[in-house]
Amino acid sequence: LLRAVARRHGPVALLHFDAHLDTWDTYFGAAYTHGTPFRRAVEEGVVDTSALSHVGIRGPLYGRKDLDDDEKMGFGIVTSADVLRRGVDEVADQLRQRIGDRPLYVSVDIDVLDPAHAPGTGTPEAGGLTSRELLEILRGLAGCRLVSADLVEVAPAYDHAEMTSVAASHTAYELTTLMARQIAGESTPE
Ligand SMILES: [Mn+2]
Repeated sequence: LLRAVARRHGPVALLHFDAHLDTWDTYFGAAYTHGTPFRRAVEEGVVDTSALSHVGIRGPLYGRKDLDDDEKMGFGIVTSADVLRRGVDEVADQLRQRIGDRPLYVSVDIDVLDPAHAPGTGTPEAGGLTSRELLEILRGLAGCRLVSADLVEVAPAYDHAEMTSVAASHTAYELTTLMARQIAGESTPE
């Protein structure tokens, strides 16, 4: 998806909601895994390194260099605790300023949410965002040039009472709504 949008729009701003950095070099010895996509994206030049942000980070680190490497790639980090302390309006304002009028790609790993809101995922981490916080930050991005998005890591086999499915489907709905506002406004999304 990132390769496709970069072909059309050039390098895109990236807003990545996740408990984990996903900028590792290799994961269990493999270069292309669910823990490495954004390092590959930086290497391939498909993202704009002046506007890369993670939101919701709190996961365990894989190695000593994880945070240094991530910063060198250009990422800014809004931790899960930052969202609690600063609040969704301030966080959304800061993200909008960083994104500016660049074409924007949003990636949501459902484990950005606390397992109380999204238990059905492969690598749950305690201390995450509420679904209310995630939805409100996304609504706060209205006006951004969202050109494409993904929502990953929903594992229905681990879900209970469709909690994760409800959180994921409503998140996808908000992302779609941001794109619909684009169509009503100016540019065409993917
Ligand atoms: Mn994750």
